[in-house]
Amino acid sequence: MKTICEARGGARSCSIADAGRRFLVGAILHIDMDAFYASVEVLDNPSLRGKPVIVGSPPNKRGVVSTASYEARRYGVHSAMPSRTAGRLCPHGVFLPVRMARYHEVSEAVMAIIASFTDVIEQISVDEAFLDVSGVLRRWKTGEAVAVALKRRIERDLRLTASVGVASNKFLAKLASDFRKPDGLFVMPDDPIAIAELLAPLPASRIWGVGKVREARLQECGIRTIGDVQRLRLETLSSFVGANFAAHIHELAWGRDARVVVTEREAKSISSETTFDEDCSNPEVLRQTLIGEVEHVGRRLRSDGRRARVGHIRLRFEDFTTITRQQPFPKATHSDRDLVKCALDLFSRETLRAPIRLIGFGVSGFEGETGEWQQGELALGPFEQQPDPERVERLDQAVDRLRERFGRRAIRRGSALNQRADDEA
Ligand code: TTP
Ligand code: MG
Repeated sequence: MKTICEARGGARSCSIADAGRRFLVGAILHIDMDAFYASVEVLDNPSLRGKPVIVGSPPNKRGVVSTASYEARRYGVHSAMPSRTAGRLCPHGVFLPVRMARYHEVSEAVMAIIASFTDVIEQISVDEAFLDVSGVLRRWKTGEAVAVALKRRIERDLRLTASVGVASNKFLAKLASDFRKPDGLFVMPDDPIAIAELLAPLPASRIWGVGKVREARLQECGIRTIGDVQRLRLETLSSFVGANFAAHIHELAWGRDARVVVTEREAKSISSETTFDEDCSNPEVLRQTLIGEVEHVGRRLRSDGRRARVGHIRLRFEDFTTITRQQPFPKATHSDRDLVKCALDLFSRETLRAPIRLIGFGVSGFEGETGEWQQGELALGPFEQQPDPERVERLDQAVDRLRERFGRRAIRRGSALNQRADDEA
């Protein structure tokens, strides 16, 4: 299965305040709601409490499980498993369809509670966010105290449980939130040696950026755990997996991560990208995947009421080398039509010299919040008519509303049909 991650720009070029924040111990929290879709279903129908609830396709149809309650997980059911298999493993499971609009509603309520603790929040999916709480430690004293209060508020106000990890950086906080799931709270130790010891027995796949293919490559080299990565010299690791990727996993294996929490307000770019489970060389699949990323970015731009001046694509090859190519739009825009054109222009100029591991699209150079609708000057043929800007805008908005209600799969650009193996959550 592919995973979509939404990256927010500017993570590397942090301000002095950011740089200070980064080194405060216990200042980053990662929160992840427990069995999110299934828990919302139980919330809305309390008679399901304690039952094995499975959200996704029904067991007699093709399709997969989106998530399962912890009761269902005891039977071996998990996200992305074919529903038929889930039906076999858990014949008494209560199968329910995905109700995306409702999950978004609850997600907004969760994010609102989080926002009452700090405004340095980076939401990374419907049920997950990083918080930098170093700015509120004068009041709360420790990250752990914030985490306890946050969990209580979510439970009291929403009757849902969340798991929270507390650490000095994002990588460790994310690992920590998973350590005591469900309804968990784990505080990473401060001492780097204690951290290294804690990480050592974990499988190498727990390192951010190590997917199935990378994991297999590491295993070929005899590297199974994070401890195995720690024991190798960087030069040796580089000879196995290339210098870029080696440097990346070496830092994380020792519990070091320089990424900062980037809020939406601070974000200098909006981007969306897909990492393939298996590196992809098929240009058509890549094109369609790229269009999917563009549509995601377009939706975010429009919901933020922003227009961008520059578009970029990002390609990461199998050896982990990454290229970014950018070009300005003729005029600031938030129209899918302009964004897709830019993305495909940039993509068509690239030579696919090796299989692609990741593909993404992003925009930057935002125009003010308001301003008249500006139509990009599209390269039209002599007989093509310039589209009516208001119609294009209305079309984008209608598509956004449909996706909001029925999920990203509900509607796709004609050229994107059939091709893209969608994975949306
Ligand atoms: P997760 O946080 O990965 O899973 P979860 O909240 O169901 O369970 P937990 O965090 O306790 O392990 O994903 C959040 C939601 O995203 C999940 O409820 C359903 C959706 N999702 C999918 O639709 N498909 C997937 O493959 C995954 C992993 C998640
Ligand atoms: Mg979750």
